[in-house]
Amino acid sequence: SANTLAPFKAEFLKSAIDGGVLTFGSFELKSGRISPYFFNAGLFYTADLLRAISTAYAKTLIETNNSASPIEFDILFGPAYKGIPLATSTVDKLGELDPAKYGQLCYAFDRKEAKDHGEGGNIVGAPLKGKRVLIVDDVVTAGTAKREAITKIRKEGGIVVGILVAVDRMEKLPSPDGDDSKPMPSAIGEMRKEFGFPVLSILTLDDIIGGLVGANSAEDVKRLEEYRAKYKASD
Ligand code: OMP
Repeated sequence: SANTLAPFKAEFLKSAIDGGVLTFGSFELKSGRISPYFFNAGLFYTADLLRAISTAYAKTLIETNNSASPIEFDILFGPAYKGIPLATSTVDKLGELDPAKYGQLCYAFDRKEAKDHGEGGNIVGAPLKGKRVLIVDDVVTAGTAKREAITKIRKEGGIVVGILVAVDRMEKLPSPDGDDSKPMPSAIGEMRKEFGFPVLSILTLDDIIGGLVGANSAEDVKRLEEYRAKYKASD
């Protein structure tokens, strides 16, 4: 579609590329697919980049909450380790952008290893019991990492109300017979169906390709379009 990116999304895309977080070349994914682009959220460690991503997450949530299908949440949950600064900085940013609505918003994250002394517990930050929890994380490809977080939150009595990621790669799940030319649904689509909650993203692959046209080399754009044609999900 000929949709233009919201200005805050275009700005985030530019920050991610300038900061070397979104890179172009040849990368092997967890799935074994060879991708012409990679988004490395572990690189948002400077003040400027952290603010760029927390602002984009926060504005994605504010945009959703101004739409016809808002999401109510009490806690942003960042799965250890990469999700921790992402969720925490987004709580800070939402509280700054709309203190009346988000001043009491909380963060929480999991420990990688259970603690058996001191205060104990597997969760740091706000207690999850009975609370509406939104997961904040980096990228969804096949969705395996997000499923673990959902299980942990539910074990603590939290109610998962949605997932927010920086990049939705829009990829189809691998075909059971290994034939990648067959149409398959996306991991995000399957999670939406299975869990019944929204999965939001700052940028999709469509957004990235649309935002690159004119800015990046025609060669990069072409390789992303080819990858999308090969691996785009059917839903
Ligand atoms: P799933 O758990 O399969 O959804 O894959 C998401 C994970 O893949 C991320 O948490 C990263 O570890 C990694 N990844 C990226 O970080 N960036 C990408 O652009 C692509 C991947 C990936 O390997 O698919």
